[in-house]
Amino acid sequence: MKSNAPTFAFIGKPNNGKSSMISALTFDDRIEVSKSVGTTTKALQYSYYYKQKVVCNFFDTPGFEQAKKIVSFIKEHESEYFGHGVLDAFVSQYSEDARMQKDIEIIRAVLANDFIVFVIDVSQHYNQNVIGYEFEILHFLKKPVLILLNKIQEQDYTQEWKEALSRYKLTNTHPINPLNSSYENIDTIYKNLYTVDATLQQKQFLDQLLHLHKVHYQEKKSLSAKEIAGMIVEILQFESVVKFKEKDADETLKEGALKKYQNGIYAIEKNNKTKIEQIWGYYQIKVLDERAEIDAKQSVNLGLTKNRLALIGASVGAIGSGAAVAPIALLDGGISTAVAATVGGLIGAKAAYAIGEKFGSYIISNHKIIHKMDAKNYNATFILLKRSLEHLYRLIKHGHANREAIVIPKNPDSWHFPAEWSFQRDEEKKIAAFHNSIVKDENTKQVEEELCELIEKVIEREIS
Ligand SMILES: Nc1nc2c(ncn2[C@@H]2O[C@H](COP(=O)(O)OP(=O)(O)O)[C@@H](O)[C@H]2O)c(=O)[nH]1
Ligand SMILES: [Mg+2]
Repeated sequence: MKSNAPTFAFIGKPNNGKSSMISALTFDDRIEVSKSVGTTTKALQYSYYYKQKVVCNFFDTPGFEQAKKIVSFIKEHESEYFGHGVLDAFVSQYSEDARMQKDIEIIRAVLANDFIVFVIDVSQHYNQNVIGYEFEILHFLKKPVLILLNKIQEQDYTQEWKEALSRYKLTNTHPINPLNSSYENIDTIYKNLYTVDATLQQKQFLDQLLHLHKVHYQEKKSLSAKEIAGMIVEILQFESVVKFKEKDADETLKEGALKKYQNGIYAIEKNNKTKIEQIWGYYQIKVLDERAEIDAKQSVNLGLTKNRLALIGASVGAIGSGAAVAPIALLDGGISTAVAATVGGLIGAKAAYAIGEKFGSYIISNHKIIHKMDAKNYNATFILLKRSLEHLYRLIKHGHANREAIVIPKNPDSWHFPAEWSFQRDEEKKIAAFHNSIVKDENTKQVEEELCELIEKVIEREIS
């Protein structure tokens, strides 16, 4: 049952951020944190997984309740036992006492586990009567202890705490912010563990932990790029067909067919987002994409400007046919019908329906209305890419202990990839050419791989 992965036993008063820290360290938003005191009533074990293997374990305890009693017992019986024996004696003496069960569980954990992590909220005053006994227990244990100083509110009594801690020879202290689970922040915390007085074997565990954390982070980025590239292929090749019996398709039918196409695209994008959220350990935190409220015209700004599109179109034309043409389906203010239909699918915008009606991007043949991406509608791919990158950026920066919704704001000024942001020139050309090939299903597999590589590069350059 017990893997040989190292275990960190977290102790500290309720509501000091233990569960939050574990949530950040395991990159998992399913660990319960709460505003009400004493949510964690039973010690629970969580693990940080990489490829379904446990890298390390975290023992989340509710904190000591009878620390004073334990200290008295230690003082009274210490001389009768060797080392930690007196704690074993405490456990056997009180094993039937219901009030002691929580504390016994914590004692067992700190005795059995490799590292002890003590979390303190330094925005509250140090109070000897409240916490001094716990420090005494830690001091007695003489085990590697890491003290994490969490500042839940504005006030900062770090100095006061450090002075108190040093009286118990607990000097290995580090400030933390569990709400931030960026790679750098978590890496720093793992590195802090190195400063504990660990055995050689424990140091090797820590080496491996640091290494896997790095590899895992890179892998999550690669997997995300792969998912995004896959989604683009799926959307660009998505076809929606509506059959009809009458001589002509009427307006209601046309509208329904367009809606069906848009909903289909939207479903593919949504599914893709959910997958990426799970890659990054977000299962519960809500993701609110307020961009759903922007209209089709604004949304087109997510892609390329009319001028860039014309240039790119010309160069893709050149690649494709040897002749420089500008094969852009650009109508009314830069929105082609196909763009509008796609954008409508992505954002559910009403405006797109209107435009769709006006120009009609579909093919009606053989009693069928067929909606499919236009090979020249390069902007659709640019829009999809930028939307995905923004979503990914928000996920990576949010943090697992921060249970507020991940919001992608409506206001373009606060986007990480705003309208003015663009890919590098050579990337733009490649993306347009990829778009062209994928829609026509020419070398799709290879193109998808190249697109994936390009996305990975952009993520590396623009997000981390
Ligand atoms: N503002 C802020 N809130 C925090 C921080 N760390 C934890 N919290 C909040 O404090 C509360 C208690 O945290 P929790 O991790 O459940 O504490 P535990 O009882 O020690 O496990 C939760 O509402 C957290 O969201 C922090 O650094 N800043
Ligand atoms: Mg907790």
